Amino acid sequence: MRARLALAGALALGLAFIVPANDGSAVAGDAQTISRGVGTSTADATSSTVACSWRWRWKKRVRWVRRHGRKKRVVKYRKVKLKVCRNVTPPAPARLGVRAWEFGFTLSAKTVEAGDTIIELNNQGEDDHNLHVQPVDGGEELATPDANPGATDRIRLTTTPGVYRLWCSLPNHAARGMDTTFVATPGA
Ligand SMILES: [Cu+2]
Repeated sequence: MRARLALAGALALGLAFIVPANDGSAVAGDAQTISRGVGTSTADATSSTVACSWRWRWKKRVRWVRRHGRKKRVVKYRKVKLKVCRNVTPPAPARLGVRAWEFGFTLSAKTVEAGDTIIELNNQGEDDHNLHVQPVDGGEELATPDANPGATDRIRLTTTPGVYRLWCSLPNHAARGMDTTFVATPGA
């Protein structure tokens, strides 16, 4: 009886010794995996942006343990959190061409996908013209300087879904027809 208790104690001690050693080394391995993943992704992130997310993976770990003079194969599975990063090329900005003439604007489109947008004024008239842009329900007003005949200029902005007004601010130009709208539509 006493011998059996001693044996059980030795077994418990042996397990207590094996388990923390196993866990400790596995944690060190995980930390290495994670730092390596981050290192490669930041090195690639020169032109495009990097999108990272966390994923759970099962990691198999095989150990040989000597127990009672015999080698025993111990297989353990651990859930490991890994950072997975991908390079993301930003989408090209939406473009809207605006031709100016006396007196009006001709748009390349009546709608653009909301988001990063480039509006290009092309003065094909005989007078100077400019281009102002503002959401019809209020918001920031942006404008080009006055453009000479034949000149082009750009406004780059981030649009949100809604109606935008385009007009020329030179005296009477808007009243004479240089006043129109376009619609920024929700993206895909
Ligand atoms: Cu004008």
